[in-house]
Amino acid sequence: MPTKIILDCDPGHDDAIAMILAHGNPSIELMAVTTVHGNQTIEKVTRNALAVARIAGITGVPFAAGAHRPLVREPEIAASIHGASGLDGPVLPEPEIVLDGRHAVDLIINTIMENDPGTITLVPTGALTNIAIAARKEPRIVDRVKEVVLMGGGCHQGNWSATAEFNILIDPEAAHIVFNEGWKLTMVGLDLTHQALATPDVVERIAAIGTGPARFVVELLEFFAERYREVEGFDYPPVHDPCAVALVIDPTVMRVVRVPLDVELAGTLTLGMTVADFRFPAPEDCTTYAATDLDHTRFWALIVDAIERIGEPG
Ligand code: PIR
Ligand code: CA
Repeated sequence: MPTKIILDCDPGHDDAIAMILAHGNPSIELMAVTTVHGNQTIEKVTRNALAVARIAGITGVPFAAGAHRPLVREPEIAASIHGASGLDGPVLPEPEIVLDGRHAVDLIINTIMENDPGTITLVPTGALTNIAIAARKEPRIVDRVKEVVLMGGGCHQGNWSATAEFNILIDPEAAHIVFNEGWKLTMVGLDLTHQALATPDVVERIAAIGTGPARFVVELLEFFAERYREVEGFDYPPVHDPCAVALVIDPTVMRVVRVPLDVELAGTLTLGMTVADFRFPAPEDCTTYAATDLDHTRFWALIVDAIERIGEPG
């Protein structure tokens, strides 16, 4: 039986690849794609999500737009990394599918409540605004989801400040809610995703597939590589968001440790920092986990496999 997931995202180059991995891998059933402000405005990331659906041939899956801004803070976007569209590089087709009429928060709640308890995995790859609002609007979702596997945070580094990662820092109050709900939560943070580098051999293997979706992914990776080189001084870009999907597909593709996690809300230098308490063995009631080590070869094999399976849609 495939694992049912809701992908809550802000495409975003790596979000787009996360969508493609979730769609192309047979052990995942994509139940809904919801969007959230983040890499770009909610209008732009939602349009991007629909364009990716067309490229990858995702049909029969509801898409809904969510929160246009953080709970408390002023909105912030990552145009320096993802460009003016949020998905700069490839030419984007006009979307074919239309949005579900519901707000993303309601689509998330309905999907969880209409499916059997313990069957829906939430995979957030953007700010946690929608997930926090959903948990406040319908608290029964907290016991009902199977688990939360999110891309965000990190144990030892930041990327939007010295100590904080973008998805957490742009809506730290939402992240604080989500990290403290008591559901099983796995943080796939920067210490993990900075191992998921799109090295030249990987890009060549994807290019060799030769299909439209493969060309699209190569163009995404080329733009992402250039920005990561110029802005962050990386040799190769880290492809963050598919790591969370990969963990759902195959728990052995990365090492995960159980450790108490929380989100800093009061710091001046540390606002939005995800704090992992490694002092003691995790207490019995600890439900939070952090991913630490990635099997790079098997991770990229999953991506290549998903693109091959998608083939040439339409
Ligand atoms: C990536 C992101 C934001 C800023 C930078 N510098 C790089 C986006 C990605 O989509 C990913 O979900 C997360 N936020 C990584 O911080
Ligand atoms: Ca993202």
